[in-house]
Amino acid sequence: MSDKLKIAIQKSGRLSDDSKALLRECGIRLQNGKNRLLAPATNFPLEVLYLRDDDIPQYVEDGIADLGILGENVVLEKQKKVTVRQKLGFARCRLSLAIPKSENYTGPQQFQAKKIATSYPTILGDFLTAQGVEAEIHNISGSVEIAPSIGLADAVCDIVSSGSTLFSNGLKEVEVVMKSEAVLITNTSLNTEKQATLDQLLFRIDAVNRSKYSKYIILNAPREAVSAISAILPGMRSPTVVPLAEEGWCAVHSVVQEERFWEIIDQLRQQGAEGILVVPIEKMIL
Ligand code: PRT
Ligand code: ZN
Repeated sequence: MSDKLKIAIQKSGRLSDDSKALLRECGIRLQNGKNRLLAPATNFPLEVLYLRDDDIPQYVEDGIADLGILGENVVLEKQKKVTVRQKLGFARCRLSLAIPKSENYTGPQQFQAKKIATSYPTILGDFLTAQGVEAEIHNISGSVEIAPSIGLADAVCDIVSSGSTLFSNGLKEVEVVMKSEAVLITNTSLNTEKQATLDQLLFRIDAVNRSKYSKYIILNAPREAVSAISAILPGMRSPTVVPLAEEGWCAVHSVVQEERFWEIIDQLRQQGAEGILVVPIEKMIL
């Protein structure tokens, strides 16, 4: 038996490009081949299995694949014995209940004895039970959003991202049942060798993901402002401060979190910072 780690990713669909990009950013190169089900990595003990996302939880539970990348919505719906190891930050969406635009919404009780079309009967059933609502769930596998207009259901429970599909089908989102993003799942009993490879992979994923939310910042500042600026820019340990050729001036280098970026820039300018450069970080290892 091969001790290479096998990872299942979506063959084609909304997750496949980002899943492949993540492996690439982790420095993993794959042997390409059209229409192949299995691609070995050339520089890491890993093999990639290309599957439909719905099949991934079963493959990982059975140990045919050791890991998989898929939406949390599918993980929760399939109820297989797998471990969710890491959120991956892409394919963000929500599973929501929606009703015809013209109807008022008063709360989950409104779904009592109604027909709801969904591809997520388990998640929806659990949600309704928790709300004390009994409804008739119609499990359909595609084009859920057209169910109310053809008289098949009173409401739908479907994946929403921009909301435009609901809108163009005359529906409005009224209740978020769950939020979802892509996650890495693993088999519950990996051998020691596979566990070690998984740890290496998780270390790389962490470095890639951390870098996505951070920027490298370089600025010039008068020497007397450096301590105030260092307090605004804590960096990984502390900022790098280098004297400039011009007397009394320094360059300060640090790392900022993207979400605090504009707020920090304003504070830095108030302290006299100028010539501010902000550059992306490719990998970030703490
Ligand atoms: O063929 P396979 O079974 O592998 O793929 P699939 O068709 O089942 O899945 P795919 O590729 O459509 O989606 C894979 C995963 O992407 C889902 O399980 C979610 O975790 C995630 N994701 C993120 C989405 C969306 N965004 C999304 N917008 N999945 C589906 N949609 C659909 C939704 O069903 C609806 O029809 O897009 C429409 C809504 O989009 P908006 O932007 O109009 O709101
Ligand atoms: Zn699917």
